[in-house]
Amino acid sequence: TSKATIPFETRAQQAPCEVSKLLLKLMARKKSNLCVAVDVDQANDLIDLAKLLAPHICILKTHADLTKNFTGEISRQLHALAKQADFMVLEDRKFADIGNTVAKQYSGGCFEVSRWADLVTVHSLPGDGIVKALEEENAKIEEPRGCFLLAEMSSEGNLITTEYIKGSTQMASKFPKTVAGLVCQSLLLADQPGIVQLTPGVRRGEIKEDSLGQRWVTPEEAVIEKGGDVIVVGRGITGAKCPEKEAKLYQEELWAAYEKRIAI
Ligand code: BMP
Repeated sequence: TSKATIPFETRAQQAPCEVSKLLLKLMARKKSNLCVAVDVDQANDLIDLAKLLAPHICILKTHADLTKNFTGEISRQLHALAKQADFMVLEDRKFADIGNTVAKQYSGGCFEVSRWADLVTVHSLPGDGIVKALEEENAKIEEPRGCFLLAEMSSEGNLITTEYIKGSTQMASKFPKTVAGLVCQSLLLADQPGIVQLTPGVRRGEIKEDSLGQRWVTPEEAVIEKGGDVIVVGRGITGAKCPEKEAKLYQEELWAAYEKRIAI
């Protein structure tokens, strides 16, 4: 059977990656498969939004490098809030270099990502070394850590081919303890219930694209047709008049789509 129709609680029991297990349990407990991409200019706004959105999300996704004043103090606050309000933090860094460089970018540098992010995103492009680097760094940390491998992108004209997708899924299978899931636009590794599918490019309403190649589908399409487990919504929520109300709407709609999917 495809993992798409298996409930998150059951999948959690079968997940070899600790963070994936914790995430699937969290989603079931909170009835949320919503991840908000909080791509805001100011760190204070990031913290304010995190507090408002907390009850509705399973993951808060950051791009630390696009937020001004993203200091160590801010990441500490975010980490503490995540523990208190029961959500995970995903730094969408999309590492894409040789393992040696990524190890340093991940644990050191200006953001010390491994200290505060439960999860990070990684391109499979450089090969196994990039995941090995994260695995080695994670061994130094007490809290469970994991990553999502980019297998497909939502953007128009991206250069990812079927061979590339196959290579990414094979890489994910090689590192079951470290790879919590895939960032993708279709159901991949359907026979691996522990692999969580993170699907961005989602927005309610009539707008289907932005002027820079992003493409959006509806929440229901993302969950049912594309097989997304965790759905990433950015501007659909952060750009709304009342982000908190909007997040609640998305949470309800996405969860209803998930329940419909597991009932198939
Ligand atoms: P929005 O819903 O505002 O388009 O935001 C989507 C978010 O997901 C952004 O943070 C973007 O970096 C990320 N993302 C994406 O849109 N497509 C991908 O294929 C991979 C991503 O991480």
